[in-house]
Amino acid sequence: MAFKAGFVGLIGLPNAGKSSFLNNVLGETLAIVSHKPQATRKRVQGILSSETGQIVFVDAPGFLAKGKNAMLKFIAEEARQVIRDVDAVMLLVPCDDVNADAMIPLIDLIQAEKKPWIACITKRDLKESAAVEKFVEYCKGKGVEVFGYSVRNAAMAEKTQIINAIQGLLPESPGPLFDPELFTTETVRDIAAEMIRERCFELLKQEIPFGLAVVIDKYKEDKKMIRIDATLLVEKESHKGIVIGRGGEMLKKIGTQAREKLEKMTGEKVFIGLHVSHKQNWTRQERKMKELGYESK
Ligand SMILES: Nc1nc2c(ncn2[C@@H]2O[C@H](COP(=O)(O)OP(=O)(O)OP(=O)(O)O)[C@@H](O)[C@H]2O)c(=O)[nH]1
Ligand SMILES: [Mg+2]
Repeated sequence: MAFKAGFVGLIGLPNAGKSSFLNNVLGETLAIVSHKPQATRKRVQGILSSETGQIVFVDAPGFLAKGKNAMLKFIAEEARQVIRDVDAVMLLVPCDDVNADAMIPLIDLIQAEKKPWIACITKRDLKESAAVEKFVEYCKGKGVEVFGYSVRNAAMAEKTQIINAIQGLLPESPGPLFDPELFTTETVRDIAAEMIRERCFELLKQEIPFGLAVVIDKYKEDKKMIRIDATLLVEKESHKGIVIGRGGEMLKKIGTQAREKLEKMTGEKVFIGLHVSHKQNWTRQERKMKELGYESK
């Protein structure tokens, strides 16, 4: 059997379970997961290597028809760009919320870009909506294979089946594209920033996490530990106090939880020092977004 390797876009509407799927198949907490939409802003690459192939998963932000501010425009463009950049696509559709109308422009785009694709009905442990059957029929009518998955209770056999189908979409390759020892192309520094942002997404309410960026000011790794100093950048002055919390309690909670996740991932001792700063309406200004690394390629 010929060796296969390439990039597979994890594509779907916001909240479909794309990042959860990536973490689950890799067995690592690499990508940020949240019940709130637009958790993923920039692509994250995870690598799955075997004797027969190498799948480079590209976790994309949720597909949006159009963005209302600069951040949402960036997210919308990034999702489109991932579709253009990859060799194949897996379209993820949550079984409890199919939203066929919003999916039409997305499927049109995958087909216009001539990408081979399969579909995956996610969150199979939840109650299935009546629209699933119709969607499965629609895919089959197009000759597209459909799989089911749950990060809560997928059996090994289901995992293997879906991995094999994904690998089958990839081109033949003389060998792996990346060192098979690696599970990601991201740096620990980048993962740390996303882990901190994930805790903010989880712990902060209303619009605050959507206007929050994490900037790593200092990153130092030595034999003893990883030391990280980061700034949580908010877009309104009034958000600063909320992120800090009474007596600094919220900031401490964010730091502690992010540290625990990072220590688990790296197996090293981690120190995280956080402070909060404010940059007025940065999610509405492309120039400020670029400075923070949110720049379309
Ligand atoms: N019950 C259940 N919940 C799931 C499953 N997979 C994901 N979720 C939940 O669905 C929510 C969204 O998951 P994400 O993985 O962040 O979704 P996403 O598609 O990456 O979302 P965006 O990055 O915002 O587009 C989270 O609350 C997850 O815990 C699953 O298999 N079962
Ligand atoms: Mg995501």
